[in-house]
Amino acid sequence: MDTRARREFDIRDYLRLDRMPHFLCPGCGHGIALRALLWALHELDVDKDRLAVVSGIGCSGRMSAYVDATTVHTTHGRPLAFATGLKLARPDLTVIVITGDGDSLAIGGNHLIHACRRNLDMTCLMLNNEVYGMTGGQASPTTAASRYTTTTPQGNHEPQFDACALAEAAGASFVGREITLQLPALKNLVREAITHPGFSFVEIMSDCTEIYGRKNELGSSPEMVLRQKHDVRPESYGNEVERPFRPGAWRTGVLARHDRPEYGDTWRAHCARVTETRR
Ligand SMILES: Cc1ncc(C[n+]2csc(CCOP(=O)(O)OP(=O)(O)O)c2C)c(N)n1
Ligand code: SF4
Ligand SMILES: [Mg+2]
Repeated sequence: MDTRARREFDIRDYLRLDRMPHFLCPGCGHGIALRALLWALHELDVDKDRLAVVSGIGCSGRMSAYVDATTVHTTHGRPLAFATGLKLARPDLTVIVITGDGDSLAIGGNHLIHACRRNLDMTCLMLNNEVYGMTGGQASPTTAASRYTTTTPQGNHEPQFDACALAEAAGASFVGREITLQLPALKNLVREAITHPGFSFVEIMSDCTEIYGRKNELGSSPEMVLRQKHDVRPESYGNEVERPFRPGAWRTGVLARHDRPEYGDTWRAHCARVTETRR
């Protein structure tokens, strides 16, 4: 009998320890995001033999390599396409996609909107650090106004995407956002997303401490993570907080939940009808 649910969460039970040390820079928010995911999976007692973690390319995409489950490290921008095929072929699997802001909103933007539109039962975690971390710090579709990156040496002039608004408009039936500073809240949100029967999109506000943080003089890694509370829920933190770069406060928690037909169910019913009429 599997006794994991009765045990305290120990992240080592869910990691490929032979892959350690991991490659993340000290303080990188992606490590906190991975911890939240593994903690949520533990609480849900998800069987590792029925868990598939699919990721794209990037520091965020690299996270799948450390999970002790079936993992697929795919091509840049395409994890949702791979995951869609996997989930349709194996509906019994819990399918989690880990992607970055560049991976899912730039090169993979088309795949994201169509995954939202279909509403196949999987969970997409978008680790938003506002930059292409892995390739040296280029601007991404979520880079905040005025920020310095290697491709915006005079400060970013493009507006930011609101990824959650995009996902909901495209049809995602569960949408949420959380910051890595609030680890238990993040774990709870990921847990809700996994249990939701449809396409769940969770934006995790992460931090690229080493490149983005350094270039924008955002302080040490702990200082960067603490800054996150200034970017959300302004009513909780007062007006004294300086928010020079973000266009406004990001709302966090569950932002949308819609009851929509799940694509796998409707696809299988459709196939059965077609087969029946051809007999
Ligand atoms: C087809 C293709 N184009 C470009 C790249 C180079 N590339 C690798 S990762 C990446 C950006 C990753 O940014 P993001 O998704 O935000 O992930 P992060 O590293 O910030 O977690 C790019 C452009 C690639 N690997 N393949
Ligand atoms: S480059 Fe940035 S995103 Fe990549 S591991 Fe380092 S801190 Fe994290
Ligand atoms: Mg990124």
